Amino acid sequence: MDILSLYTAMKRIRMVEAAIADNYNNEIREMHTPIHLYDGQEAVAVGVCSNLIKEDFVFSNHRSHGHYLAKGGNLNKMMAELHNKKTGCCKGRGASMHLMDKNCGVALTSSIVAGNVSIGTGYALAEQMKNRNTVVVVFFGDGASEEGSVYESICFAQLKKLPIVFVCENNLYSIATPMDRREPNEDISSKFQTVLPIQKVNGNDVIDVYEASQTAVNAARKGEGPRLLECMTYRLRDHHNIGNGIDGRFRTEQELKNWENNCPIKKLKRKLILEDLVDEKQLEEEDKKIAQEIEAAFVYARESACPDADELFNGLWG
Ligand SMILES: Cc1ncc(C[n+]2csc(CCOP(=O)(O)OP(=O)(O)O)c2C)c(N)n1
Ligand SMILES: [Mg+2]
Repeated sequence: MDILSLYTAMKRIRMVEAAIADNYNNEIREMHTPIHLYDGQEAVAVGVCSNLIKEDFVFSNHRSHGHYLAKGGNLNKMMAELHNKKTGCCKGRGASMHLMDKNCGVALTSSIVAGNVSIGTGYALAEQMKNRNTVVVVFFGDGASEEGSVYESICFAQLKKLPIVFVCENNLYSIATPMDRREPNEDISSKFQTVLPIQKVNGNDVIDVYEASQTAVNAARKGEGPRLLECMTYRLRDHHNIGNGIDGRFRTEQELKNWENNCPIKKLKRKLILEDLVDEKQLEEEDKKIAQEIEAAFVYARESACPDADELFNGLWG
């Protein structure tokens, strides 16, 4: 495990989201797409995807940017997709909630809550039947865990010993509703514990997530069947758009502050510096490189062409 790479991968995602937020509501409204930013949850995507190889597949949800980047997605193509340009990873047709890229194994991101879970399970079955040695990872939220199809998919995956890791990112909210107003049993893991092996981890600690997912991914690859990781984390922004949700609607400023102090990036930075693994200057240099990469991605997206009107019906079935 290369701790500095884990740090840089998380910081890159955070800086990409900040740049998207800074430009999202600009005067010319270049990004015609709803956005669900990933700030605060970076340790989950990075910790899990750092255990995957290029040939493995990720099935993501509406909060997709972190998963796409952590799985090795191309930032230029992601940014072009958010700008609805034909150079985007889905030719500008999918935008933020529908990033697909076979070059990096992002099989699907879906706006239908929990939709990716059953599709990813079916994909794992296909991979198993073809005797491929690949692992499928499905990311879903605490809200999605309440869908019946998630329970059905997990039972089916265990029955068939599918090579799949289910990653529940429990950020405590479904849009603006906390768990205690949605469920009689707030402990997601306990609902699945009779079905498959589960590990509940600190989703704001990238090393914890990395280690737990290493065990799960290895087990899936060896044919030992699925695992579920419940990663306890927190969304630092509002459910969608660029705000921080402290307008009194669903959380207090104090709650947000507490979680900002528990930020996975801040925590790892403290550790890296305290243990003399890196100095501030080195980290600043890394940040500069990331900032340049992001700037170049915006230029790429802005300068790319829009899809041609006569291609409108290409790729449509049904
Ligand atoms: C089937 C379905 N039901 C409802 C919605 C509306 N919706 C979009 S995101 C969301 C909340 C999802 O919460 P969670 O799974 O915890 O993910 P988070 O947004 O917290 O990352 C809901 C209810 C939807 N897109 N699809
Ligand atoms: Mg949630």
